[in-house]
Amino acid sequence: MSGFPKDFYWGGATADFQYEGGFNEGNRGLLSHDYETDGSMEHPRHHTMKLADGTIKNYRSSFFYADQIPEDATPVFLDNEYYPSHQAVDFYHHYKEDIKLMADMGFNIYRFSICWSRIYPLGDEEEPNQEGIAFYRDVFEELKKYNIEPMVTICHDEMPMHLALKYNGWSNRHLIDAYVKYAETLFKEFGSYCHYWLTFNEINAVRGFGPCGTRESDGYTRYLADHNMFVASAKTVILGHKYNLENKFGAMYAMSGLYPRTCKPEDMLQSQLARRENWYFIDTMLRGYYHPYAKSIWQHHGFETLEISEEDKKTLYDGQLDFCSFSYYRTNTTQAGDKWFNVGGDDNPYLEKTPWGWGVDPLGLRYVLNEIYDRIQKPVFVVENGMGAIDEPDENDYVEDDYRIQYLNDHFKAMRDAITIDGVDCFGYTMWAPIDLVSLSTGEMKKRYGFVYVDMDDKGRGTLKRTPKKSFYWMKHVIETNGNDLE
Ligand code: BGP
Repeated sequence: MSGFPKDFYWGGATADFQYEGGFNEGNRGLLSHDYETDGSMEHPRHHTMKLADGTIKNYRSSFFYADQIPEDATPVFLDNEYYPSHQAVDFYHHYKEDIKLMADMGFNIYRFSICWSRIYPLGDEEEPNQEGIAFYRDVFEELKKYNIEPMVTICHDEMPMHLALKYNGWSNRHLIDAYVKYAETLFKEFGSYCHYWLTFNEINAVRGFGPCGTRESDGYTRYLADHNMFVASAKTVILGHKYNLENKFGAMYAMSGLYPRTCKPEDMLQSQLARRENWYFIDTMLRGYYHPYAKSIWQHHGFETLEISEEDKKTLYDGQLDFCSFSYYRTNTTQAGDKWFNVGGDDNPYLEKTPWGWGVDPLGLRYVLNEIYDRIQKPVFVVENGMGAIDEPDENDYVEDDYRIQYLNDHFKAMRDAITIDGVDCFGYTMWAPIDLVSLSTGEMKKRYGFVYVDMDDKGRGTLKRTPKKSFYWMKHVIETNGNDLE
């Protein structure tokens, strides 16, 4: 075989709270992220909270570096803050136009997340919200019109606010039932449209009050929350296969690469152990059991063990995922003495950096594809990859984004080589994010990924007009030629 497989999936990926907006329309409930402000690298975004004595405080509350949130803190909206999820870039009212743009590029797949609180506004009510179902039905119909296969992320780093506050999020097993009920509603309502499902986004990377709804972001609570998510995912896989044997399940892992900083044996060992912080999630969900090294991870995070019941063990085994999907943006390095997974390690002197300091490493994608496939030997799918850059539009909002074209071209070649030379069974690629949207980590708009420019600034000002960039036409050609014409 000389190129990409002939039925390879080419498309794009988005997440509801960064893209959809319409936060108070269609009876949507509030999400944890609705209370998260905008920000930047210098001024991290935060959740705005009120303590019992009336004091207002800010808490940084997603990702590894989340703050501990006190029991008496509840979220509040402040007039002087901007909350990007409320409008995002308004897919809610632009979905027809946006899906047409995706179709014009030739996408044969579109990965998007369904907003949990649009289907169950509180998360634990008896009946789903019909307006939310109607909205997504329209989206599925629109995709069908253009023969674009949907891939749905059931939960992209979020939860209904009510579940976070009432149960301390995923630390409570009640969440398993709430999630499975929500997933079953999706199978019932949308099962005829959709066969690719991702149970969670970047389940290994994001935690804390935003995505996991927990006030703590490490230690026993975090690993208990992860366990409950594993069980919820496995139950959903079992159920989804009962609904339709054609349903295929993945979950999504942040798998940007991790290299030892030097070939010193201590650094080599460090990178192997640190990588287990990621394998922990992939191994458990794709092999269906906790690997013996899990214990060393728990101990590293300050507690002795997690008690796993026989019933949960069986569920994990029966509910193994069908394929492994992951995001890949960059590589980091680690060395002996680092606190395991070194999130900020952007110190590889061989790599150029984006303005946000992310090391650009196309070959690393081939490395990671091999790493995963060697270990798991189930089909893989690159569900996120792309370059956050500062675009400079001309007077017609047109952007000549040669840097993005170069980035994607080089990553596509690495992916092609992993498939054709190394034999990795990679069956698709969805670029993050085809239409410009709000950054997850910084809450900015100016960190743009898209093939399509959206006229909006960091505070939500602008016409929201969509304009294809140079990369839009380049990507259309890549898809037309199935990647066989890469430079
Ligand atoms: C992943 C998330 C996405 C997304 C992307 C880019 O971690 O799954 O939601 O936003 O990273 O990151 P950022 O938006 O911070 O540039």
